[in-house]
Amino acid sequence: MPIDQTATTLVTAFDNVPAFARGRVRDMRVRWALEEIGRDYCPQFFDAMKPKPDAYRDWQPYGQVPAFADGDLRLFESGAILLYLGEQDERLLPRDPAARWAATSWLIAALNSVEPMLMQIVSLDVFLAREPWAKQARPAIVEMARARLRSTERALGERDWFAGPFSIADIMMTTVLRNVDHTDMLAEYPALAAFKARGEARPAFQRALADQLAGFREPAG
Ligand SMILES: N[C@@H](CCC(=O)N[C@@H](CS)C(=O)NCC(=O)O)C(=O)O
Repeated sequence: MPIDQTATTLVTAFDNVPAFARGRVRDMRVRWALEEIGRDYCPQFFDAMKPKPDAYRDWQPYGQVPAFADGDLRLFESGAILLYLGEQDERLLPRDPAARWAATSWLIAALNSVEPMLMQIVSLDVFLAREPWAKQARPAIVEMARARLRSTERALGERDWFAGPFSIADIMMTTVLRNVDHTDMLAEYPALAAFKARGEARPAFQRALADQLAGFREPAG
């Protein structure tokens, strides 16, 4: 059971978030990777609705989660944390150079080419939903995201995973695609939808999800 209050591997998480974010907070990526390799960690909680102490901003400059510590080593950014874990375990990042760099490319593509497009939709639908221009802007933003999803699906082709064996690239891409679970966008991309379902069906994902949900102070209403 990777959650162990005595573990020296720490992962920061929230114990209080708005309902739409439950199960989607980005510590999922790190918890999932740790579950894949059976590595114990201790979650360290903050309230998403409250200002973060300066001491935490010295660790995660933006006051966000996840941040990660392995003994004295502290890092932040979910991509960097997954790369760090991948360095340590080939079940997360293959040792063959071609496969390793393919996985690294896809991890960064998920973060840098796909997530920004999908987060624009989340911003319009959730954070800016009350702005009078949000509805008007949405079709153009959705069109841009569709183009990116189309290219991503084309690149995946017939493969199960983005870079050979399952890797941190797939953890990142699955969690990125989950950002638009409140829409039916993925239905237009059946291979991507099937890819995401394959990721979510992994026992390690399910354990990470259950643990994130169990960490919230108030049960889901
Ligand atoms: N680029 C960061 C983004 C982290 C992020 O956006 N975390 C969200 C939770 S999913 C957060 O902490 N939001 C609160 C805030 O921005 O103040 C990463 O991938 O680690």
